[in-house]
Amino acid sequence: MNANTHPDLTLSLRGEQSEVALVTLNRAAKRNALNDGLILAIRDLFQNLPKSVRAAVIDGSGEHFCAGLDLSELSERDAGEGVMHSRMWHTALDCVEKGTVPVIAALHGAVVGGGLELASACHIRVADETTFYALPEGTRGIFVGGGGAVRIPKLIGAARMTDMMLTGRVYNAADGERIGLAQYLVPTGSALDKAIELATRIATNAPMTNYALMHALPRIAEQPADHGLFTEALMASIAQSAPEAKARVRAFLEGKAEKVKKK
Ligand code: 1HE
Repeated sequence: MNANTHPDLTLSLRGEQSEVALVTLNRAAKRNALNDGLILAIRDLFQNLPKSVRAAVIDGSGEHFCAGLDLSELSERDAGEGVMHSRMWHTALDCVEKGTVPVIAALHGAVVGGGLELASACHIRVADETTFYALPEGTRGIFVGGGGAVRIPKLIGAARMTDMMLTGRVYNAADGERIGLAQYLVPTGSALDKAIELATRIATNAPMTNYALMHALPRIAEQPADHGLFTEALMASIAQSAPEAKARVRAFLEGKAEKVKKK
């Protein structure tokens, strides 16, 4: 199934049960730069994913994943409008990060500015060898406004992000994976296939496990240890009491489920 929710954003459903949503930024002529319409379309799409969907992939058409904020729209906002604009990005990218299903970014070419902010709102990033990362906001006289100041330090630490913004440093694909910008580095042209493979696998997990990883783990990681341990106990108990969890554990004990295999 294909659905155009916005001229520059395409949703297509993959998998036998339409369980994987492939969301494509379709603005290659402008390097998938994110204008207000596209940001709102991302929000709406992730708020209204079809019920069959259990994992999603975001990719970008053309040679680049995303060139960030559409700079042609930056022009004449006053301070109040600037706050509202940034908050609009926050809402949209929260719908990606704290939505209903895990989201995988399939990266290639430029992953810069707001493009890196979008990628960092995803749960897994798969990068091919053409990928490069930068935060040109620093050298353009602006600041991140799409949640990057919160999410990117969690991936690479505040010191590396500060360096990227102060100096305009560009990380290539290999260094990006080394410092934690992506969890997977794959050959040129194969990021989308790998992302769909991972999404298809993730879609077979118990929904409560995926929910716990998206909604409980990030909160637990930010709680004081004593609170985190308590929340973990509650989440573990909820997850393991689901009938699906009991069935999966029983299947392993009866020799009917996959073992963990050495790579
Ligand atoms: C754009 C944008 C854009 C390209 N807004 N129009 N982001 C940046 O500062 C990155 C700016 N872009 C670039 O550095 C380069 O375009 C790329 C490295 C991404 C790609 O280079 P290239 O040679 O393949 O493409 P190009 O020739 O530079 O661009 C093709 C067209 O896309 C061209 O328009 P045309 O009408 O002349 O064909 C470019 O103007 C247009 N284009 N990037 C608008 N970003 C929530 S706050 C987030 C803050 C930020 O994200 S700031 C960082 C913005």
